Amino acid sequence: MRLDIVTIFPEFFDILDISLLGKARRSGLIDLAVHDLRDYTHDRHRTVDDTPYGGGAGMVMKPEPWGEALDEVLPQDPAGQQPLVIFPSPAGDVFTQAMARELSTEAHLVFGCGRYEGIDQRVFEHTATRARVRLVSLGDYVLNGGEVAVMAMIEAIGRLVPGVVGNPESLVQESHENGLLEYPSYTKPASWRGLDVPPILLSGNHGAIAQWRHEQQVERTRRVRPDLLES
Ligand code: 6GU
Repeated sequence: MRLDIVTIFPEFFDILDISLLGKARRSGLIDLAVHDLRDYTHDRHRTVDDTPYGGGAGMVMKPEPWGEALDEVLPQDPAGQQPLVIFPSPAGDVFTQAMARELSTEAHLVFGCGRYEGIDQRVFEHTATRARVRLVSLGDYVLNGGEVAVMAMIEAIGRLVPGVVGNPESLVQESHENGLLEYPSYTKPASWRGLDVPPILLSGNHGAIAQWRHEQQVERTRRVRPDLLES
């Protein structure tokens, strides 16, 4: 999978060198490049923002640097499969595990990280003439920019790319993969500071353990996220 990130804070993504994603990058499963939006400006101050037409608070990201950055990142071959361009935005579709699964099958994702009060609307319109475009939100709260959101999306998507997580079994048991939250996990010692591991887990009865875990998932989901049981 090819990933391109356009941002005014490229150093933000230095941590993608480490951990599971770093390993996937070194093994060639994930090919990731980070592009500094300011490299596509032409003035001495490397300006990426300006005041909004119509007035109002804050600054808006100028279209020209975005246009040039995407000229470079998007393939020129109109016959080839176009990448999916994702703009993190609190006004977008909410990111879910199902969306992460869907996105993990893409060959090429481009992330455009906005800052300030947003990006000039024409950038979305123009990008849609040469690629598929999607606005994606992490949830109902406001971040200063898209960088942290993109980091979360890349971690969720990248680990679903075949080969990135060593044991694929560990992916299917997780929270949200079957519409339920995860069951509680325990390891040794069997008794710790007066707290005992549920005896069923020591019984060796695999059928009963599977049933207990499922009940725990349903109970936890009912308590914490009843909305998940409705859908
Ligand atoms: Cl994707 N971007 C920003 N700036 N804020 C957010 C968000 C994204 N998702 C939730 N809040």
